[in-house]
Amino acid sequence: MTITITAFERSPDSGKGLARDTRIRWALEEVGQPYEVRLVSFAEMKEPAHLALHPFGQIPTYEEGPLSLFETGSIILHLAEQHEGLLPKEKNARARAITWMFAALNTVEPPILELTTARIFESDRPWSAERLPLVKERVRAPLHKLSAHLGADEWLDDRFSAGDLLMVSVLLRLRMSGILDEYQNLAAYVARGEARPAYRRAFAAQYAINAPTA
Ligand code: GTB
Repeated sequence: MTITITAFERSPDSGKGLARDTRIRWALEEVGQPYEVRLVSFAEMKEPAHLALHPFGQIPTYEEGPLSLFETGSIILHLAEQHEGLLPKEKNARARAITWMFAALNTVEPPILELTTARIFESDRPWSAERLPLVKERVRAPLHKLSAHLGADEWLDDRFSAGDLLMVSVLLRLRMSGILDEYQNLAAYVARGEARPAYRRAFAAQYAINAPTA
């Protein structure tokens, strides 16, 4: 059955791969599933046809025959359960990999999203300069622990998993802030993820749509 995902018609990041369709593209590439992309404008995302797929009017969505899903974590878990390559077979290793998926989305990502909000949408507020260092400290708190856990290991558990895919996707958003480079092993971990052929194919596919035009 054909898999169709949705993505921004034109991502505000001009092809840096920061919008969440990149994670889904990466997962699809890791498990070797071909897919089609339906591009949607900001206006279309709020219309009934898209709201029927995504109640919050966002991207990405995932359609496969009669199944439609939203939320990147759920979509990637679905792909990882249906195809080999993103979750170990052994029961406990599999549960640990799923735990890392949740850790990426529930523990590490929220303060990173808050930092984006503070930098982009609140920079003109009179209290912005005072608040920004507090938000940055909340970003660093889980990173100290994550960095200590990873140590010199290649991946979060024995082998690359959907947990790493989501953790790398979450962390790479920090690069522009300079915070990622404060943690050498995390910066190297993100670079390892980005060097995977599947990530490169996913990045190139979204770049082809979003690259700045001269
Ligand atoms: N929890 C949901 C998930 O994981 O799928 C969150 C989905 C979400 O936030 N989608 C964003 C969206 O549709 C796109 S990724 N936003 C439009 C809206 O809410 O109206 C967030 C995003 C957007 C742009 C950039 N960028 O340009 O750098 C980066 C990330």
